[in-house]
Amino acid sequence: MHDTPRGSRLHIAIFGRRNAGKSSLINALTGQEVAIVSPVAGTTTDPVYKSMEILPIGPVVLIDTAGLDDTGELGSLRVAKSLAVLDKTDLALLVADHRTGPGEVERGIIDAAGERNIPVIGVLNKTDLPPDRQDSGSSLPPIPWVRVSALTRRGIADLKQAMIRVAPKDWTAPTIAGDLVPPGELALLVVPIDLAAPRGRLILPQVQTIRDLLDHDCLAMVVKERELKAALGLLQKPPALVITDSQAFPKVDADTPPGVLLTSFSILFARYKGDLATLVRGALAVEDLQPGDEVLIAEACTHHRVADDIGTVKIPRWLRQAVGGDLRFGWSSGIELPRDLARYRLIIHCGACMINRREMISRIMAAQAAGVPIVNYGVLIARLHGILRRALGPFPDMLALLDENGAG
Ligand SMILES: Nc1nc2c(ncn2[C@@H]2O[C@H](COP(=O)(O)OP(=O)(O)OP(=O)(O)O)[C@@H](O)[C@H]2O)c(=O)[nH]1
Ligand code: SF4
Ligand SMILES: [Mg+2]
Repeated sequence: MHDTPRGSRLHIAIFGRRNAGKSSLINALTGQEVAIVSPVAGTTTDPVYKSMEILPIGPVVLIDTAGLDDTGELGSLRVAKSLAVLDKTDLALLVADHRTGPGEVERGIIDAAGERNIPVIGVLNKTDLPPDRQDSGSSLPPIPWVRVSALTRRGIADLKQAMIRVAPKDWTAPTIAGDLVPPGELALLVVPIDLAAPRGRLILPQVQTIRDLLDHDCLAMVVKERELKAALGLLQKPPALVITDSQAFPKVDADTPPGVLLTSFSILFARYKGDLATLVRGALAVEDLQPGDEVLIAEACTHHRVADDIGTVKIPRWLRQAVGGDLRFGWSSGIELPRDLARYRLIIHCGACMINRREMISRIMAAQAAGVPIVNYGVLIARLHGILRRALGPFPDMLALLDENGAG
């Protein structure tokens, strides 16, 4: 379970007022004492992320949050932090004491989740205690509700069933490459071993792609870019698909016969993690850039940078060449995009390997809300090297999008 990358786990956030039993519910769901529980209101003060396995749902990240009814300056800061968790949430559990039932606070979170298309399950907790009033629960907001006792664990199985029913269909994420290669056919993966490659291992997107191909009964062969030609020469028939690291794309493009479908890991992950069509439109927006425009380069984590880093050196250089003049670059890295997105004419996002699909989609939505085109490294590099059309060959609807935009 610890091998499952954080990015593809279902993220389940627990919301509710202070003392509703959010932390207790996490312990009940996991069958372990992982969250701190106490009768003091406001015990949980910051979002707490826990990667774990919930049987039978599978590997998830449970996010404990501070109470949504916290008051005062510090309290409202905590509430804001709890609400920000929605941007990383695939499924929300809204916990309310069954004796009081849901009120304004609960309706607020239901609405906020609704705006983001996040499914919410209402959890009426502490049902081991007698109800305060006869009619409690008579006017529940229209979401699924489950009655539980986090203390005695009664109703927890029902809650898990509701979670499986309501979890977003795509939470296990769409296929990476297995749908592009018929079973029994070969995908040839091109993996440069350069300075940027970690010592002694492959990087996560490469490993995930291989696993996805195996899950779909495809054959996978892995070569460095220098051996690609030799490998193709050894094969009795061409591979169904060649997948390359974006940085080796020009060489791999030249070495792969025109009839063979070719794409990049980044393009596969643009589809797997986000919305390929939006990112392709972002790549086409390079046409509209003028010298002097501001461009944001956004990385989702603070990975170790090597000297010739793709985001700090190569992409700015290529983009200046494409625009024919200087551009003003801004960089951001880490969990949040800057607030003032509207000043940028283009946002260039990293491959998003460490964040989940909903988080990447929420970043794409933030860019759209600010009216700024967004693209990722792989899609942009393919565009700048004039090979976007080839790299999108496996995706007919993307080729149609290029045609609509008159792009080559
Ligand atoms: N009787 C009963 N008590 C419960 C139940 N669930 C939680 N409690 C109690 O309610 C109190 C608050 O529980 P927590 O799990 O800490 O609640 P929380 O929502 O995380 O609270 P904060 O982190 O302070 O906002 C503790 O004393 C728990 O023992 C339940 O199902 N039945
Ligand atoms: S692609 Fe993005 S999320 Fe993945 S390591 Fe690089 S900066 Fe981090
Ligand atoms: Mg708590």
